[in-house]
Amino acid sequence: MTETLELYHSPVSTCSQKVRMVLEEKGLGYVSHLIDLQSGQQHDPDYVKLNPNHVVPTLVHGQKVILESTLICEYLEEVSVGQALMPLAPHDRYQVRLWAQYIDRVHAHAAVLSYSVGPRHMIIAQGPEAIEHYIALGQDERTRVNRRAIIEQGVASPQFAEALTAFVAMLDRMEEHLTHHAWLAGETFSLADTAAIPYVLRLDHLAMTALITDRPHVASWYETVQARPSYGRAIGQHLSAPTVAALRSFGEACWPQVLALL
Ligand SMILES: N[C@@H](CCC(=O)N[C@@H](CS)C(=O)NCC(=O)O)C(=O)O
Repeated sequence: MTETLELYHSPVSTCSQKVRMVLEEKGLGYVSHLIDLQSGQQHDPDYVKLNPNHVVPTLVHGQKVILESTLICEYLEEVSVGQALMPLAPHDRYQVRLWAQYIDRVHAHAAVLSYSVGPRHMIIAQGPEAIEHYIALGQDERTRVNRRAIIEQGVASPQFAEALTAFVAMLDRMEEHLTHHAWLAGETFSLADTAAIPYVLRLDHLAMTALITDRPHVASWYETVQARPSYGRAIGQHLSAPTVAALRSFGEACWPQVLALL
C-alpha cells in the first residue's frame, strides 16, 4: 500500500478499537490522531469537516476519507494484503456481514450502557452548565433524550434497561453460535470477531464480567481473542490502567442494580 493511512480515533471508543484490531491483524501502519471525546474534540470544526457525524473513527487514506467503522474495516480488508479477515465462501462472507450489521445495532446502545454507569458521574460533578452542554451536543433528538436519561436516572432509566437487554441478547447469540464453532463466521478469525470483541470487553470493563463467565463458549472465545498479539497492540496498549480501574469501580457500585434488572 503506497498511500498513508491516518486514523482519527479514541482509546476507549468501541468503534475505534474495532478498526485498530483490523489494522493490527493486517499489520498496517498508520498515523494516529487521538480525538479526546471527553473534552469534545469530535465537535472541532476542522474534525467535523472530515467526519460530519461528530464521531470517531475516521480513516484517511491518501486523499480519501472513509467513515463508519464497519465500512472502514471492510475497506482495509479490500485495499491490503496480509492476514485475510474475510472468508472466501459466500455463505461465510454473508455471516461476517450479518454479525457486523448486528453488532452495529448493538452499538446504538453502547453509549447509554457505558455513560449510565461511569462517565455520568464525572459530568454531574461538573455542574448544571456542563450537564446541559453535554446534552445539547447530542447530534439528534434521540441522543439528546438518551443523554438526559443517562444523567438524571443512570442505570435506573428505561434506556439503560434496553441497552442491557441488547448486550445480553448479543452474548446469548454469540454463545449459541460459539457452542458449535470456534469463531463467529467461517472457520477462521474474521471481521465478525474483530467487530464483536470491543463490546464484550466493554461489559468486562463495566464490571459485568459475570455475564461473560456465565457463558463458557463466549468466555473461552474472549480469552482466545485477548491472547492474540493484535489485541494487545490495538486495544490493551491504548487503555490507561486508571481509566479501566475507574470504569470497573463505577460498574461494581452499580452491579446490584444491574443484577436486579437481569
Ligand atoms: N456508526 C458509527 C458510530 C461511531 C460512534 O458512535 N463513535 C462514538 C465512539 S464509539 C463517538 O465518537 N461518540 C462521540 C460522542 O460521544 O460525542 C461508526 O461505526 O463509526
